[in-house]
Amino acid sequence: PSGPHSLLKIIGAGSALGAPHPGSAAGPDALEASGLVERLQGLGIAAEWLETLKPLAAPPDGTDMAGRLAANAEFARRLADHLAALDPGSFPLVLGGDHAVAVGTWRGLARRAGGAPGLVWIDAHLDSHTAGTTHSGNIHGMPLAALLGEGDPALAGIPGPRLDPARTCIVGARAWEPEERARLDRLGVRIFDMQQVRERGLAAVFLDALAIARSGTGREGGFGVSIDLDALDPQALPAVTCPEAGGIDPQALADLLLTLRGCGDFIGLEIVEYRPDLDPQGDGARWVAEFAGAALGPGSYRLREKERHYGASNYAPL
Ligand code: Z70
Ligand code: MN
Ligand code: MN
Ligand code: MN
Repeated sequence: PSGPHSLLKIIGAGSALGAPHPGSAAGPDALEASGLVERLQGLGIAAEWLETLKPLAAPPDGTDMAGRLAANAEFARRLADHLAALDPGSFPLVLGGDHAVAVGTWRGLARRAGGAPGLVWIDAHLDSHTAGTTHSGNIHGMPLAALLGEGDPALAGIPGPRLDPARTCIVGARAWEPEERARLDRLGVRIFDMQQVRERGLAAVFLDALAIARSGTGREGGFGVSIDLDALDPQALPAVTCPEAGGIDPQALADLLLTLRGCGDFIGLEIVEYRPDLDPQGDGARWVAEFAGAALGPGSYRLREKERHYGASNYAPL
């Protein structure tokens, strides 16, 4: 069931302009071909693949930092405009692409929500470099800094509210460079690294992270979740560009994402860094469906509210 009454709108962000390998650009098309929409429909979710955005041109030379910032910013700006204009009766699921697309996702959804959302950033990395501190030169190491308003105005100035550091947190980090860590510490962004996940358990950490993202007074923006698939353990989910040993158990994450079904202030889900060229058996694609289905399946408060309001007949009754 898809069409005008679909409640879950999937937007592909098919850019690898921020990554050192082009493979993630094919992520959305591969996920669509894997039967993701049908899997979600099988859970009773009225899901529809709305569109997939692609870069306008080939990536600039690896040494041309200004050109790469501009190319990533152009893509993010377009993605943000699409998301800000999404019809109010739908819930967005953005599928990357590399994590640089997040600049567009969260600026666009902040505009749509009328304020900066809290954000849970699930990632092996901190993604909080700027062009001035990056070691690798890769823009997918910079989106969280840009969303917080730091760094080159090309990226940091995509239209929309900046994230509030006090309602931003990272879960699963285990690989970072000192400059990005110092930036987040200065801003007061809470980091739940893998050592804390191991010591306290993912459940305790995840619920703390949710509380941070949902806290505070300026809550008109609600909160969102951005999942970089490299947060998961590469033994279970190797289909990413930058695998880091010792990550989160994907089933444990899927179980905790069920919590999101009860959150009326949940405004958007993003899943990035999927590499179909490293996923010959489709295991990674199945995990993407698991995560989306866990967060948005039957009982999902947001989809139920939309159904009440819009009378979508194709949403399975609870
Ligand atoms: C490293 C860098 C990174 C995503 C890898 C890695 C960054 N800190 N980000 N995968 N999404 O290149 O800056
Ligand atoms: Mn990332
Ligand atoms: Mn990462
Ligand atoms: Mn380095």
